[in-house]
Amino acid sequence: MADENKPNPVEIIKSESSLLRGTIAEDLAGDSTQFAKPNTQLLKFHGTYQQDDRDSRSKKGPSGKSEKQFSMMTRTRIPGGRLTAEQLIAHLDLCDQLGNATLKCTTRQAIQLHCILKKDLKTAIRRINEVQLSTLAACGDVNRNVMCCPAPLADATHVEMRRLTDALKDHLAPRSKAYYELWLRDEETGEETLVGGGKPEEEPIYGPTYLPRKFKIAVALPEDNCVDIYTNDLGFLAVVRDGQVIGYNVLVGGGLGTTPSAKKTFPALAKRMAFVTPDKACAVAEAVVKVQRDHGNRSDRKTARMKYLIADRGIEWFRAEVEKYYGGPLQDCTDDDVYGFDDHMGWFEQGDGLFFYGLNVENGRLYDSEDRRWKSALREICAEMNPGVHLTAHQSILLTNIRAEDKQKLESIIKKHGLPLSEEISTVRRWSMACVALPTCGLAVTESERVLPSVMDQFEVELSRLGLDSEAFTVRMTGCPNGCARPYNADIGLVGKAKGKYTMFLGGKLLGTRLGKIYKDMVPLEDLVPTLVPLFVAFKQHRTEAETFGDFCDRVGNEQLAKWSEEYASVA
Ligand code: SRM
Ligand code: SF4
Repeated sequence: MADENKPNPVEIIKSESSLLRGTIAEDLAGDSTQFAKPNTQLLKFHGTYQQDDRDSRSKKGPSGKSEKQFSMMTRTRIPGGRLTAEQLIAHLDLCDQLGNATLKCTTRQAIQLHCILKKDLKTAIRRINEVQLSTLAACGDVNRNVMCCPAPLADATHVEMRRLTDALKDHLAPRSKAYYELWLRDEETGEETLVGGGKPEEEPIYGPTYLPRKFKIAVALPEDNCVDIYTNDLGFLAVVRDGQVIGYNVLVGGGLGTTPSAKKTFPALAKRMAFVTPDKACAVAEAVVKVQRDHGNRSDRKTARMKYLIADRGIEWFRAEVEKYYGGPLQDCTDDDVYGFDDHMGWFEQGDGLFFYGLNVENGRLYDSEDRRWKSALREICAEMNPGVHLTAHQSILLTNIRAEDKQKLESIIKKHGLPLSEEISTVRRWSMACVALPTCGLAVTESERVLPSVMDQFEVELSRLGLDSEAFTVRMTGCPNGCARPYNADIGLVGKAKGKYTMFLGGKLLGTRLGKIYKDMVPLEDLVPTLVPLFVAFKQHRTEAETFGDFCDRVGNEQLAKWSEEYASVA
């Protein structure tokens, strides 16, 4: 067990790093294909993870021994997922020129480049900044990408939510100049040629050791929780009256990561704390961040997220502390809460005479294969129509600002490149998500993104046989218990536990407001769908009207599900 008074090793690295510099510059100047270990912790704040190809770990290198093939993942921070066509093209170019020829649209509306060699990292980061984007604070113990509904709607509510998203991103950005020095400074003149420069350096919000752990914020609407607000450390749920946002209900302490061997860890949905008017939202966010900064656990990283602080000290204590840092009392939450969820797939009017199209990207992976050419389709759409490109929290893409006369053309480009229109995708596949997992994720214990498509094939066959193919429910898979595809509040969560084996969680809610419970542990990959089929039969027979699969599982409970699983095994 960690000594409660002793800072964990990452705290020491941060405190000795001189505001995120460490010896990254020295490493960049050297020939090694990897960074020194302490620097790999600091690189996360710069938006980069050092990884190695898990597929080739067992292969022997020239020395006769197995050698890790190191490369870097960079994550571009994209507040509210809003990109221009030019910014998307820059990332497509980068993945082709310096990466593994794929892009990953993430579950938090960001983009990841994979397999960048250390020698190319600076070029990649500079080029991302050249198109006015950044990787700074995409990862690390700071506020990360702020999520917000990506629908490009012109109404006052969405405009205000986008304003708050950008304001939070700016307000909570690290102030250290290390990022500019390391990645953007012109080497010949020593000048910062792109951005930043000149200002005195301090971290007024974070201090020299930043936060005890990662910190995540989302902004959502009661009728559309497409960003899964309750899984964030801090959530702002818009309170709307007469079409105007009069304020936000502030939710605190959500987070999903668990470590099964560490008994004190658990997934948690955020708790409702207070109501704040739009003009005070950044100040309240800062106060919340400072409470976590000063009281979060800095000895044990496994229990350092803010959810553990709130579980330990209670929401009343937490709110009182926030009020101290904020400098005054906060109002109570209004009754407004989440009641809807829209994945924004298909055609919609924007409210300004233009349209957007939600394009479902299976597990967020953009690639070109012989029969499916995601990159080529997007390049052609960008060249022909110059749309906005908004990333959803469901790993998909909204193509925005499309004129009525171009709708047909957009669909034909999608089809020409072998891609299905969102309307042609089965409901179960459309609502599914998988995290990256193997071969790049260093924490994966088993497959996720590479196997979910074939699990979906099986789901499609069985659900259509049972006449349940139009039921909307979420199936989310991860390659370990960290929960990157948010499996714990899905109707069906499949969480990698060991090689080829998954813990099955049932009873979460499509709306994101309830956690599922473990139904079965260590289910082999090939048994996942067969385990569920008798439960689908039971669902068909015993559901109440309009009840979702998650609601049904939650209502009847595991014991009854297990009984029905036997009873309906032969029918299934
Ligand atoms: Fe995650 C760690 C990928 C969303 C909880 N996550 C990782 C790392 C960086 C592995 C590592 O630490 O070495 C993964 C990189 C894999 C790779 O090869 O790219 C990784 N996480 C992802 C992404 C790319 C999954 C995806 O397929 O989309 C998502 C990137 C989001 C982004 O753009 O910022 C991603 N991760 C999430 C989410 C979902 C969310 O935030 O909405 C969660 C659950 C919510 C939460 O934070 O609790 C999540 N990731 C974790 C955790 C567990 C944290 C914890 O509190 O215990 C880890 C491990 C850690 O931090 O130690 C982790
Ligand atoms: Fe990796 Fe686990 Fe996150 Fe999947 S859930 S990306 S396996 S850390």
